[in-house]
Amino acid sequence: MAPMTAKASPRIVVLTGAGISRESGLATFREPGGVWDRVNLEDVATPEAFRRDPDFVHSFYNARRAQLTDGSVRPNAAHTALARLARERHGEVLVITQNIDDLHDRAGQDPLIHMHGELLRAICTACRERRAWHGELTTETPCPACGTAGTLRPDVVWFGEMPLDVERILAALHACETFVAVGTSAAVQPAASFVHEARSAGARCVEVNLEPSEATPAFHDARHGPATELVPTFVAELLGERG
Ligand code: BV8
Repeated sequence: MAPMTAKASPRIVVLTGAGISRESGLATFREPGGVWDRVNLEDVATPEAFRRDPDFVHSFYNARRAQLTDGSVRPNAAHTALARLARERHGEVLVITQNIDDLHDRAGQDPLIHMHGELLRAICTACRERRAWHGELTTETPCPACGTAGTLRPDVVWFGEMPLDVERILAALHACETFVAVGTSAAVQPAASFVHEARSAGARCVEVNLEPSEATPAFHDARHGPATELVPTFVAELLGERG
């Protein structure tokens, strides 16, 4: 029996963005008709916006939460392929998502880091208790833990706020053999710099995206097309099921 060793670093690190959920019916952010075409991020995705007009920010996230929980949105073949990869290469794969939807979770992705938080969770700004939250939030909603009304907010990382698990992410990027970015425009920091962290540490970097992104030149290999076609194919390659 081999001696138990500290949990090895993942050999394959995957960063996903809104593009992986596009074929499940969720809008991306920066494409024509995307989320930031319909509302200014400064009005809904910053702490200042929430202080200025909490009702408007709640309505923005309540609408996205309702879409995620009304049964119309399900994980797609790209989500299920990544979950299979992590199962079959147990302990060797880490998925980091910028997305706040729960499609990776529903596909069974484990381990999974939601670096920008989760739409289906709420946090109380008074007692800091966080919990699953599938319904509406308003400025009147009382915190179930401390009873204070109006202190609950979506448990997501807004612009200007610290992303989650950054230390753990950087450690994984510096130790992995393969870094894959799926469905991200590389427009948001620090996620957009992850390819440079991985590449400088010697990882092979692969971009899987509908079209070239701002970061494409930093990748050794770039595959452009829909995630539901390219990700299952790439996973089969990684599992040695195809050349
Ligand atoms: C931070 C949660 C310090 C909310 C999000 C001034 C003040 C303060 C900070 C800054 C500043 N100026 C710049 C910054 C940094 C800022 C930033 O990057 N701003 C940008 C706009 C310039 N970043 C931050 O504030 C971050 N915090 O910096 O703290 C720090 C720094 C380092 C270390 C520690 C701390 C916090 C950023 C998090 C903001 N929250 N979301 C919500 O969702 O409502 S970001 C938001 O953008 C989403 O999370 C989204 O996922 C993310 C990135 O976008 P993408 O996922 O890439 O989506 P996008 O639409 O852009 O692209 C989709 C891609 O998919 C496209 O390329 C498309 O071609 C492709 N695609 C489409 N269809 C398909 C497809 N691909 C495959 N198949 C398909 N079918």
